[in-house]
Amino acid sequence: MNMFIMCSVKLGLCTCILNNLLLCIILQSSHTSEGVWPLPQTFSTSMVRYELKPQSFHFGYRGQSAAQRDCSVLDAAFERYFALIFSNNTAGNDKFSVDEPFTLEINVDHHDCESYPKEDSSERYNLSVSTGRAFLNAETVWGALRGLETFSQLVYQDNVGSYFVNKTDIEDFPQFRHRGILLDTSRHYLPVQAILKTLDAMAYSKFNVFHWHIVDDPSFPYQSQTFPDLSGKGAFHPVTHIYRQSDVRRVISYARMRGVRVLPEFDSPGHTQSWGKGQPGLLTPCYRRGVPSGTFGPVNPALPSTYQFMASLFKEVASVFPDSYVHLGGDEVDLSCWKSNPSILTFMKKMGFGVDFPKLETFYMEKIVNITSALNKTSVVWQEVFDNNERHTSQSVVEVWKQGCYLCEVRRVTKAGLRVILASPWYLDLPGPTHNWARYYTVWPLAFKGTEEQKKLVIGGEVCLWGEFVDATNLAPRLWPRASAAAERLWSDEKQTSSVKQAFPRLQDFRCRLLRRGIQAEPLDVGHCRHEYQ
Ligand code: CP6
Repeated sequence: MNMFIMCSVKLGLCTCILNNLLLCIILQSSHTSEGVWPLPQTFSTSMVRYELKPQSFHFGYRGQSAAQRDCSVLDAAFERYFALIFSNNTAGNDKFSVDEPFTLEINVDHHDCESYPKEDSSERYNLSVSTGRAFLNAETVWGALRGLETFSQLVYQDNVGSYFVNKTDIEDFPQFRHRGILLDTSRHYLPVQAILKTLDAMAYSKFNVFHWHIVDDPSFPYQSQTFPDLSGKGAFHPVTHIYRQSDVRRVISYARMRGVRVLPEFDSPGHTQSWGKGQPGLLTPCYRRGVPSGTFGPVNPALPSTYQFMASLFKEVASVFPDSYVHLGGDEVDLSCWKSNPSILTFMKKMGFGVDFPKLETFYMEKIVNITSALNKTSVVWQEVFDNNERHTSQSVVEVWKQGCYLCEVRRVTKAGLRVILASPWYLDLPGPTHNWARYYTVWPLAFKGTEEQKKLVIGGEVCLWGEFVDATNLAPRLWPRASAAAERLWSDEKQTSSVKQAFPRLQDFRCRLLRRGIQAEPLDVGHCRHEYQ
């Protein structure tokens, strides 16, 4: 007899398929779905458990799978996850025992092993763990990666160090398809290793976009092939504090292997002080009492040479970064320098802008958006670009970052028919009071008045780690595990994950897992981990 029982023990949400009343004591034990972060969409598990031994555990491809051996993404993932699952192997191999083999067999529908994850890539997977094997089905290799992560989180060790996985069925997919982390490598240079380690940790929380705010006012570390002086003169150091083409390729390839897109941001016309050092004539000279003051403002929007330069730069960027998105910035433009410059004022008059300087900003951004769309890229812009002129943002994705009523802004942007990425609630760069992970958890991106069509335009969110007070020394603890709170909001079903109280012990467990995996995640509150960070 099959019985279907809704159970609400601890998690209050699992649907347990009860085949055998005696065997199924549901979720009372701590070793089941509490171990999976972010929470899968549907999850059923039982107390039936299977022992895994490193010497008799294998990953494999099913016969009908489109991807087979030599699928670069999955072969490499098998190695990583084997090491993660059996990292603390203290039990020792008993040479005299005959081990039951256990295989995790993968089936993917598309052979996308050599491609890059894309904005519309499916990340859906089904995972079914039963006697002697587990089946992992996915449409794409990117979905398979998410399933491998989940499987690795299902495995636990008992008191004597043996490995177990419980009988489990999972159907899972993300709530939002854009789940990003912004790192700022201009305020402080981040060594490539620190970026790669962040990409590892991102995969553990199922983030899928690395928004690389690569340049800004203080420094220009991107080494351009076309304009080598930009980093030669604009980086903190022209040799040690730059990202070479080989570094950038390494980051993109490392991210791809983890199902993470790299979204580069070349922010202009503001936030470009460092660009001016290697590209004379690009920035607007500011005036005081009718004469040049020696300081410079935003990019000069009145010169044709500006757009020739930008077209060359973005042509390079479009070929170096494979993602179909490129972030154009457009935030926080200081208008006072433009206002002071006589040739800008002449240009304003000629264009019929009067004294409406946001019109000039819009004029500039439109030109840059057109340059990038001619290169077949979708542009992402910060919210000011939309705020200045709704009609002229028609092809861009708008990133909402300002504090205050951010859902009001989400509503306005989606009402205009544009896609939105939400960043306002997830600024992690400042150290917060204890327990503020809950602030990042209790965010409801769709809680605005709008149609179904509008809600679909909210493609996701990003955690922002601005770099003023962050370098490689404090990057990991600033991000983790607080970014993971946002990760669950963006992946999981909001009704199943609305309780801070229920999330807390799960997030504490997940934080311990991050420590075991070598990520210096900060503590959430009083407590301990079985394996403390060494
Ligand atoms: N740098 C850039 C920043 C910020 C923005 N753009 C920023 C502004 C205010 C806060 C945090 C970050 N540091 N280029 C705005 C998108 Cl509170």
